[in-house]
Amino acid sequence: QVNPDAEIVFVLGGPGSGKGTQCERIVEKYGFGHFSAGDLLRAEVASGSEMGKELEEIMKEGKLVPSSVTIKLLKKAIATADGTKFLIDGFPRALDQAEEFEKEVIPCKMVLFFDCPQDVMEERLLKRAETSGRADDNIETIKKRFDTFVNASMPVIEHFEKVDKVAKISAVPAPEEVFVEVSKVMDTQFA
Ligand code: UP5
Ligand code: MG
Repeated sequence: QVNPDAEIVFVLGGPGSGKGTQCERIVEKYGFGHFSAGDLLRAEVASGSEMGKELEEIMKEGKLVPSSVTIKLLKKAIATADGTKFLIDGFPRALDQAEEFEKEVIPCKMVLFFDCPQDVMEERLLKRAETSGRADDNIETIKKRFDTFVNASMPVIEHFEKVDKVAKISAVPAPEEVFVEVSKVMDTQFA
C-alpha cells in the first residue's frame, strides 16, 4: 500500500516538452523516485502480453489508455519503491484520471507544468525520432498526440491551477536553463 506520507509531484507538459529530461535532473539533485507512465506502458508493450498489444495500438493512435491500467501500474510502482518523494511523469492526462488517482492512491502535492509551443515540441520529437525507436515518434502520431494533449490533458492543468498547485515553467530554453527554474520551485516546495 502507498505510504500516506508520500509526497507526489505530477510532471506535466505536452509531448516532447522535456518532462523526462527534467525528471532525470530532479532525481539526481533531489533524490526523488521517478515513474513515467509512458515508460511503464512501453515496458508492458515490450513484455509481449495480450494487454501490451492493446496498449500498443492505443499509443500508436496517440490516444489515452484506460486509467485503470495506468493507475494500477503507478500504484504498484509507488507502493514498492523506497523513499517518500515521487515524480509522476506524464500522468494524469485527463480530468477523470486526476480525480481517480487522488481518490484511490494519494492527492498530489503540486504540479510541475512544462509550457512549450507546439512547433518547438514537434521539432524535438522529429529529431528524437531518428534514434528513439519509439513507435509514436512519427509525424502522423505526433499530430494526434498534440490533439489529445490540448483536448484531454490541458484541462488537468487548468484544474490544478484553480487550486493553486501549478508551477508553470517555460520549457523552451536549454535543459540546464530550464532546470535552474525547476530548482527554484523545488527549493521552495521541498525546503
Ligand atoms: N529536449 C528535452 N528538453 C529539451 C530542451 N530544453 N531543449 C532542447 N531539447 C530538449 O524530451 C523530448 C526530446 O527533446 C528529447 O530528444 C530531449 O533530448 C529533447 P523528453 O524529455 O523525452 O520529453 P517528454 O516530455 O518526456 O516527451 P515524451 O515524448 O516522453 O512525452 P509524451 O507525453 O508524448 O510521452 P509519454 O511517454 O508520456 O506517453 C506516451 C503515450 O503513452 C501517450 O501518447 C499515450 O498514448 C500513452 N499514455 C497514456 O495513455 N496514459 C498515460 O498516463 C501516459 C501515457
Ligand atoms: Mg517522457
